[in-house]
Amino acid sequence: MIRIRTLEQYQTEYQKSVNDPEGFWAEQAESFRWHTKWTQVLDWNFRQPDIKWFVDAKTNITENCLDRHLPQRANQIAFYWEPNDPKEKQVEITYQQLFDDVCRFTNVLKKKGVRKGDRVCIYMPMIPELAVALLACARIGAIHSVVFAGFSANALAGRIQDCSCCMVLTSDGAYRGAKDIPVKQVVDEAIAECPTVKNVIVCKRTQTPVVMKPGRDTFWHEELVDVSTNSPAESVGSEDELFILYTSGSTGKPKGVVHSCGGYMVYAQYTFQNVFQYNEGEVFWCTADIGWITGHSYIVYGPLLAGATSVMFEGVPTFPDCGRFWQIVDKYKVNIFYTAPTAIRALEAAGLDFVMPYKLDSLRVLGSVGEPINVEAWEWYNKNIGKEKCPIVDTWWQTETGGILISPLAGITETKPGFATLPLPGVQPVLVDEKGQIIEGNGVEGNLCIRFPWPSIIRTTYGDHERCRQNYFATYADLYFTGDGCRRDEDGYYRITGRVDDVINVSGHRIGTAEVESAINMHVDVVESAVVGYPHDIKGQGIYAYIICVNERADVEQLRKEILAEVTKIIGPIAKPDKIQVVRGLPKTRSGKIMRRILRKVAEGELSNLGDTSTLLDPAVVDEIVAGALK
Ligand code: 7RM
Repeated sequence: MIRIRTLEQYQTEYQKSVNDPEGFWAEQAESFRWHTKWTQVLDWNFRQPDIKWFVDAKTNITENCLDRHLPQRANQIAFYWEPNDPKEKQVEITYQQLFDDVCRFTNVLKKKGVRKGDRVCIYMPMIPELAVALLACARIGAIHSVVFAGFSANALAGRIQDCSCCMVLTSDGAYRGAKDIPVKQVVDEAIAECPTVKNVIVCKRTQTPVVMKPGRDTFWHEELVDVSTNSPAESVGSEDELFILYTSGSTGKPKGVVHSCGGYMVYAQYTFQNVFQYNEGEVFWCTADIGWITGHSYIVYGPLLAGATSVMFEGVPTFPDCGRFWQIVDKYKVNIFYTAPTAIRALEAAGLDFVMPYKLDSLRVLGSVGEPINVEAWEWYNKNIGKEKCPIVDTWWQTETGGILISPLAGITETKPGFATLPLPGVQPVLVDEKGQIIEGNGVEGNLCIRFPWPSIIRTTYGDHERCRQNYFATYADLYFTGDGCRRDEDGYYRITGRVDDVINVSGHRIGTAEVESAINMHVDVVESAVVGYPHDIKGQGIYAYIICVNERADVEQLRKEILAEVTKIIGPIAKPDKIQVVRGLPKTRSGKIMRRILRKVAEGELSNLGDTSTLLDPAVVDEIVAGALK
């Protein structure tokens, strides 16, 4: 696999990847262990879509993450695990130990009857067993579906049902900052409605008492008694499914994004090595949760494929205080640090007193992901964390892309605050106007599409291929549509401006406005609601909800509390609206469509210049909304 080292080399590699994509990716794929080689590198069309990489090849991603490294790295640390509470002891896991743990757990899964192709739901906090769980599934060819442990029982149930999981892997509880979360209880509530779940394996973390259902629930440590570490990796097809990860879209329920084994594997390692320019012996830390795609690709698969050493952190950036990230960087001498703009802004707001006590001189590269990074946060990160000597890689990508698509290569690509800069080799971005015409040249803006497949592109949405086609491949013929707006400046650099659909990005979490609306509408007093995003200093975007009630309620504060509880119950605390305005009507066109443009403007605090409202059924509702707008 090529490791790019200069800008000229980047340009040569980029050209190669466009002129001969198959030759280019075959070369990157050479260094992996394949049980059977491919008969064709790529077979694709974006119409159905039908995309296959490394056709007919067989491999196992865990053999490439683990077995392959043992001769040189058995005693090298794979993960430094840092607990939520800094007073608790850290755990160091070598490649050999991780291999043994994964093999043993693989045998537990087999004993429980899990087979290749079965779906296993993983609902766990950030503990080492979580990484083991993903890898053990992958080793037997079972498909993991990780659900972020902050989602509610209702949201978890929906995800388990959608892909008919046969098993749930979970923990008794979770520590998150000062909180103690009853994880197993959430699982119990969820699977009351999930008849496909035959087994639940519970890892003890908090020692919180749990109810164990006989015949269904067992403890992780008890399952491991007398289990062998002998577990050859299953041979799985390159296009066999590796995992499902649910993500929000502009309509309906979250969709199960499906990634397959071969292409995802090649791309995860390629991007990890090239974007972060990881060097032998360095310590990498991605602060994401494994419940999101960033954790899948850049805590678990990318770093392990590359034989890297990384930090896995259980807690939150603000516990026990806002210096925690910097304390951890200092403690493990982290060289490459990858986090989200929302965390940067929150820690910036906390003040430099939390940064000063720690030595950050091990840092060599800084990364950003999840949402547009504003210039101010970029400058603060650069100056106070990177001490103006660490390149910042602003990495743009999505759950659906599997890996980073547009990003500087650390220390190679000249950076510019707010810009994800240039596409990685193999990635062909185009900007498209309203009519679907490709906009050529520089100094232009449009909807961001990709015109050629890269190895870790989404293959389908679980159980509903048509939805995948509709969502990503039908808006513009023969293009993958990202849902993001984007500017290409005079230098050909890309700047992602944010979503152009009804998806909002709150603290780097993707939330569909439709999902929040349907949760709000579950409240008995609500007839209708409309949710929009608005600029928020820390979260990037906040959630603003307009609601219409059946009966006017005098106790608006109480009503708001009930709605927050409803949203927490249906989705989870991350989807709670920041502002709830009770209105008597919503601005609708004669055809009944809500004019969100107006609602967004009001939420932004723009109370005049609302544009053309003449097509509204009842323009008077706008005046009322403006009069009641929340600050
Ligand atoms: C990795 C991840 C995807 C959406 C995407 C964008 C936004 C992500 C950046 C960004 C500007 C970035 N997956 N986004 N990275 N916007 N600059 N560097 O976040 O599926 O959860 O979200 O996030 O809108 O479409 S995700």
